[in-house]
Amino acid sequence: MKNLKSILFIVVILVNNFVFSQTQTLPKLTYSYSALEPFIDSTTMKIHHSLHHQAYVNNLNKAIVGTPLENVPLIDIMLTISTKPDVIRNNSGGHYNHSLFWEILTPTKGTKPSLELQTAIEANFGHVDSLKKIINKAAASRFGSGWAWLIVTPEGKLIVSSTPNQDNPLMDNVKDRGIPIIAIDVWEHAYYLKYQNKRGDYLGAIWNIMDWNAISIKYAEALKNPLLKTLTTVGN
Ligand code: MN3
Repeated sequence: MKNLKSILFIVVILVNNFVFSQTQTLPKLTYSYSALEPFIDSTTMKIHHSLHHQAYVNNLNKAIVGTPLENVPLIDIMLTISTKPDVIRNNSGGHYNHSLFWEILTPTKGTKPSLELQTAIEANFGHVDSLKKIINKAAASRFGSGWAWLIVTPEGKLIVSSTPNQDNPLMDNVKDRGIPIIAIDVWEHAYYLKYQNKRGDYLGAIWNIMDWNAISIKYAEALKNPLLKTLTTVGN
Protein backbone atom coordinates (compact mmCIF):
# COMPACT_ATOMS: atom_id res chain seq x y z
CA MET A 1 0.00 0.00 0.00
CA LYS A 2 2.82 2.32 0.93
CA ASN A 3 4.54 1.48 -2.37
CA LEU A 4 1.37 2.11 -4.33
CA LYS A 5 1.05 5.51 -2.69
CA SER A 6 4.65 6.32 -3.60
CA ILE A 7 4.10 5.27 -7.19
CA LEU A 8 0.93 7.35 -7.42
CA PHE A 9 2.80 10.30 -5.94
CA ILE A 10 5.53 10.01 -8.58
CA VAL A 11 2.97 9.67 -11.39
CA VAL A 12 1.16 12.79 -10.18
CA ILE A 13 4.46 14.71 -10.15
CA LEU A 14 5.38 13.51 -13.65
CA VAL A 15 1.96 14.43 -15.07
CA ASN A 16 2.13 17.75 -13.29
CA ASN A 17 5.54 18.51 -14.76
CA PHE A 18 4.41 17.48 -18.21
CA VAL A 19 1.17 19.47 -18.21
CA PHE A 20 2.71 22.52 -16.58
CA SER A 21 6.10 22.25 -18.28
CA GLN A 22 8.39 25.22 -17.84
CA THR A 23 9.10 26.43 -21.34
CA GLN A 24 12.14 28.53 -20.44
CA THR A 25 15.02 27.51 -18.22
CA LEU A 26 18.01 29.23 -16.64
CA PRO A 27 21.12 28.52 -18.74
CA LYS A 28 24.09 27.01 -16.90
CA LEU A 29 27.24 29.12 -16.87
CA THR A 30 30.36 27.63 -18.46
CA TYR A 31 32.51 29.12 -15.64
CA SER A 32 32.17 29.38 -11.87
CA TYR A 33 30.71 32.38 -10.05
CA SER A 34 34.21 33.31 -8.85
CA ALA A 35 35.89 32.87 -12.26
CA LEU A 36 35.50 36.50 -13.33
CA GLU A 37 37.19 37.88 -10.20
CA PRO A 38 38.49 40.50 -9.64
CA PHE A 39 36.54 42.23 -12.41
CA ILE A 40 33.12 40.91 -11.38
CA ASP A 41 32.95 39.51 -7.85
CA SER A 42 31.60 36.10 -6.97
CA THR A 43 28.68 37.34 -4.84
CA THR A 44 27.45 39.62 -7.61
CA MET A 45 27.65 36.76 -10.13
CA LYS A 46 25.79 34.39 -7.84
CA ILE A 47 22.97 36.83 -7.06
CA HIS A 48 22.81 38.06 -10.65
CA HIS A 49 22.56 34.60 -12.22
CA SER A 50 20.80 32.45 -9.62
CA LEU A 51 18.34 35.08 -8.35
CA HIS A 52 17.89 37.94 -10.84
CA HIS A 53 18.10 35.90 -14.05
CA GLN A 54 16.16 33.03 -12.48
CA ALA A 55 13.41 35.50 -11.54
CA TYR A 56 13.10 36.67 -15.16
CA VAL A 57 12.80 33.03 -16.26
CA ASN A 58 10.22 32.22 -13.57
CA ASN A 59 8.14 35.33 -14.22
CA LEU A 60 8.22 34.77 -17.98
CA ASN A 61 7.05 31.19 -17.52
CA LYS A 62 4.33 32.32 -15.14
CA ALA A 63 3.10 34.81 -17.76
CA ILE A 64 3.09 32.43 -20.76
CA VAL A 65 2.34 28.96 -19.41
CA GLY A 66 -1.17 27.96 -20.45
CA THR A 67 -1.31 30.65 -23.15
CA PRO A 68 -0.60 30.30 -26.90
CA LEU A 69 2.83 31.91 -26.25
CA GLU A 70 3.93 28.87 -24.29
CA ASN A 71 5.24 27.15 -27.39
CA VAL A 72 6.47 30.24 -29.25
CA PRO A 73 10.29 30.59 -29.42
CA LEU A 74 11.69 33.34 -27.18
CA ILE A 75 13.01 35.34 -30.14
CA ASP A 76 9.64 35.28 -31.91
CA ILE A 77 7.97 36.61 -28.76
CA MET A 78 10.39 39.56 -28.73
CA LEU A 79 9.96 40.31 -32.46
CA THR A 80 6.32 41.30 -31.82
CA ILE A 81 6.76 42.59 -28.28
CA SER A 82 4.78 45.80 -28.99
CA THR A 83 1.62 43.64 -28.94
CA LYS A 84 2.47 41.97 -25.61
CA PRO A 85 1.91 43.07 -22.00
CA ASP A 86 4.80 44.66 -20.08
CA VAL A 87 5.28 41.58 -17.91
CA ILE A 88 6.27 39.62 -21.03
CA ARG A 89 8.32 42.48 -22.45
CA ASN A 90 10.35 42.85 -19.24
CA ASN A 91 10.86 39.17 -18.53
CA SER A 92 11.49 37.90 -22.08
CA GLY A 93 14.06 40.68 -22.47
CA GLY A 94 15.51 39.93 -19.04
CA HIS A 95 15.95 36.26 -19.94
CA TYR A 96 17.39 36.85 -23.43
CA ASN A 97 19.69 39.73 -22.44
CA HIS A 98 21.27 37.92 -19.51
CA SER A 99 21.70 34.69 -21.49
CA LEU A 100 23.70 36.65 -24.09
CA PHE A 101 25.64 38.55 -21.41
CA TRP A 102 26.90 35.33 -19.74
CA GLU A 103 27.92 33.91 -23.13
CA ILE A 104 30.22 36.79 -24.04
CA LEU A 105 32.12 36.83 -20.75
CA THR A 106 35.09 34.56 -19.99
CA PRO A 107 37.82 34.08 -17.43
CA THR A 108 40.23 33.33 -20.33
CA LYS A 109 42.70 36.16 -20.79
CA GLY A 110 43.73 37.70 -24.09
CA THR A 111 40.98 36.56 -26.48
CA LYS A 112 40.99 38.46 -29.78
CA PRO A 113 38.38 39.32 -32.44
CA SER A 114 38.46 37.17 -35.60
CA LEU A 115 40.01 38.80 -38.67
CA GLU A 116 36.49 39.20 -40.11
CA LEU A 117 35.20 40.99 -37.00
CA GLN A 118 38.39 43.03 -36.54
CA THR A 119 38.08 44.27 -40.14
CA ALA A 120 34.41 45.19 -39.64
CA ILE A 121 35.19 47.02 -36.37
CA GLU A 122 38.00 48.98 -38.03
CA ALA A 123 35.76 49.85 -41.00
CA ASN A 124 32.95 51.10 -38.72
CA PHE A 125 34.82 52.54 -35.74
CA GLY A 126 38.48 52.91 -36.79
CA HIS A 127 39.90 50.75 -34.00
CA VAL A 128 38.79 48.23 -31.36
CA ASP A 129 39.73 50.77 -28.66
CA SER A 130 37.42 53.36 -30.26
CA LEU A 131 34.61 50.80 -30.25
CA LYS A 132 35.15 50.14 -26.53
CA LYS A 133 34.99 53.88 -25.84
CA ILE A 134 31.78 54.30 -27.85
CA ILE A 135 30.11 51.34 -26.12
CA ASN A 136 31.21 52.59 -22.69
CA LYS A 137 29.87 56.06 -23.50
CA ALA A 138 26.50 54.55 -24.47
CA ALA A 139 26.54 52.46 -21.29
CA ALA A 140 27.62 55.33 -19.03
CA SER A 141 25.01 57.72 -20.39
CA ARG A 142 22.10 55.26 -20.13
CA PHE A 143 19.99 56.94 -17.43
CA GLY A 144 18.79 54.48 -14.79
CA SER A 145 18.76 50.81 -15.75
CA GLY A 146 19.40 49.31 -19.14
CA TRP A 147 21.87 47.85 -21.60
CA ALA A 148 24.51 48.90 -24.11
CA TRP A 149 24.84 46.89 -27.32
CA LEU A 150 26.97 46.19 -30.34
CA ILE A 151 24.55 45.00 -33.00
CA VAL A 152 24.62 43.76 -36.58
CA THR A 153 22.02 45.80 -38.49
CA PRO A 154 19.77 44.38 -41.24
CA GLU A 155 22.24 45.98 -43.70
CA GLY A 156 25.08 43.96 -42.15
CA LYS A 157 26.70 46.99 -40.49
CA LEU A 158 27.92 47.22 -36.90
CA ILE A 159 26.39 49.91 -34.68
CA VAL A 160 26.43 50.73 -30.99
CA SER A 161 23.12 51.35 -29.26
CA SER A 162 21.50 51.41 -25.86
CA THR A 163 18.07 50.45 -24.51
CA PRO A 164 16.26 51.10 -21.21
CA ASN A 165 15.14 48.43 -18.73
CA GLN A 166 15.19 44.95 -20.34
CA ASP A 167 14.42 46.05 -23.90
CA ASN A 168 16.77 44.83 -26.64
CA PRO A 169 17.47 45.40 -30.35
CA LEU A 170 15.34 42.45 -31.46
CA MET A 171 12.16 44.05 -30.10
CA ASP A 172 9.87 45.83 -32.56
CA ASN A 173 9.43 48.82 -30.22
CA VAL A 174 13.16 49.62 -30.28
CA LYS A 175 14.60 52.24 -32.65
CA ASP A 176 17.97 50.64 -33.49
CA ARG A 177 17.23 47.07 -34.51
CA GLY A 178 19.64 44.28 -35.26
CA ILE A 179 21.14 41.10 -33.86
CA PRO A 180 23.16 41.89 -30.73
CA ILE A 181 26.67 40.41 -30.45
CA ILE A 182 27.82 42.36 -27.37
CA ALA A 183 25.55 43.09 -24.41
CA ILE A 184 26.61 45.09 -21.35
CA ASP A 185 24.30 45.12 -18.36
CA VAL A 186 24.27 48.52 -16.64
CA TRP A 187 21.61 47.78 -14.07
CA GLU A 188 23.03 48.55 -10.62
CA HIS A 189 22.60 44.88 -9.63
CA ALA A 190 25.36 44.09 -12.17
CA TYR A 191 28.04 46.09 -10.36
CA TYR A 192 26.86 47.82 -7.18
CA LEU A 193 28.35 45.43 -4.57
CA LYS A 194 31.87 45.95 -5.90
CA TYR A 195 31.76 49.30 -7.66
CA GLN A 196 28.90 51.11 -5.86
CA ASN A 197 28.10 54.29 -7.79
CA LYS A 198 31.20 54.03 -10.02
CA ARG A 199 29.61 52.62 -13.16
CA GLY A 200 32.60 53.87 -15.18
CA ASP A 201 35.02 51.66 -13.22
CA TYR A 202 32.83 48.61 -13.89
CA LEU A 203 32.72 49.51 -17.59
CA GLY A 204 36.50 49.86 -17.68
CA ALA A 205 36.99 46.50 -15.96
CA ILE A 206 34.55 44.48 -18.03
CA TRP A 207 36.73 44.54 -21.16
CA ASN A 208 39.22 42.31 -19.31
CA ILE A 209 36.67 39.48 -19.36
CA MET A 210 35.10 39.96 -22.79
CA ASP A 211 35.16 36.74 -24.80
CA TRP A 212 36.17 37.91 -28.27
CA ASN A 213 36.05 34.31 -29.51
CA ALA A 214 32.37 34.05 -28.59
CA ILE A 215 31.64 37.54 -29.96
CA SER A 216 33.40 36.67 -33.27
CA ILE A 217 31.29 33.52 -33.64
CA LYS A 218 28.13 35.53 -32.89
CA TYR A 219 29.15 38.08 -35.54
CA ALA A 220 29.66 35.41 -38.24
CA GLU A 221 26.37 33.73 -37.30
CA ALA A 222 24.43 37.01 -37.24
CA LEU A 223 25.52 37.85 -40.81
CA LYS A 224 24.14 34.50 -42.03
CA ASN A 225 21.01 34.54 -39.88
CA PRO A 226 17.73 34.84 -41.87
CA LEU A 227 16.42 36.73 -38.83
CA LEU A 228 18.31 39.83 -40.05
CA LYS A 229 15.88 40.13 -42.99
CA THR A 230 12.94 39.62 -40.64
CA LEU A 231 14.05 42.64 -38.68
CA THR A 232 13.54 44.85 -41.71
CA THR A 233 9.93 43.78 -42.14
CA VAL A 234 8.64 43.38 -38.58
CA GLY A 235 7.77 46.39 -36.44
CA ASN A 236 8.92 49.84 -37.53
MN1 MN3 B 1 21.20 42.13 -14.87
